[in-house]
Amino acid sequence: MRERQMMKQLLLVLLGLVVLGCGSKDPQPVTSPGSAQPESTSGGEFSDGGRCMPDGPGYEVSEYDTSGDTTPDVRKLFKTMGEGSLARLVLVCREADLNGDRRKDIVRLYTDEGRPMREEADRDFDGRIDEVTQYSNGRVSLQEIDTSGNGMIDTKIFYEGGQPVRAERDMKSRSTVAEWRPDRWEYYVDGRTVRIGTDVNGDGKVDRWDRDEERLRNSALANQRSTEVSQ
Ligand SMILES: [Ca+2]
Ligand SMILES: [Ca+2]
Ligand SMILES: [Ca+2]
Ligand SMILES: [Ca+2]
Repeated sequence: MRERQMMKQLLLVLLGLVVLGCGSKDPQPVTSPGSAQPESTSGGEFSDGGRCMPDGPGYEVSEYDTSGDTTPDVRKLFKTMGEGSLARLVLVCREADLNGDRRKDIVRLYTDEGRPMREEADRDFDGRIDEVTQYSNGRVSLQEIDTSGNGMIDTKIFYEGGQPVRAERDMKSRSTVAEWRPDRWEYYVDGRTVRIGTDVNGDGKVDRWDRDEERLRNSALANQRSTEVSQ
């Protein structure tokens, strides 16, 4: 019985890895429920958990020490775009060690035009990605966050024009790899939470609408850290 349960758990973990299509060992990927398409990554890895790595000719890697301990904590990967006199280097990947433990905690991937495309961050430094940010036309379009630190996304914040407009949250951790099951819906106007809907009986539909001050203060938006990366 117990063995069967363990097998089931192992299977779920493996499924999660397949869904993310991610081969890198460290940092561990976070599981994004309901995401059927494999996510692309920059591939490969450094001994510091880094992923900004050349995957062909025409790349250039630069490392910087911004903390003053003589160990580089920021790595940038540039790609040569264009040819001849039009050739130029474009930033395609940037990663940083934010807490000085020599392991990279945040990586941002850029389009060939040098605009932000995707960012993955390990905000609590446990070696596992807990925040994935997606960009559209250079602006944040979606953030998926594992606020509970259990390896499964439980909060999705949707942006329009770079501004958060609503969020879906799985407060009861019911989501699986195959299915995103939110039970709370939050709506934002001008950076403020204006309305929260809660599914109380678990049927996936809102049963209660709140404009209660205390609940609004505990919204995903209120708890959200800055989406900007320090350069
Ligand atoms: Ca680190
Ligand atoms: Ca983490
Ligand atoms: Ca979680
Ligand atoms: Ca309901």
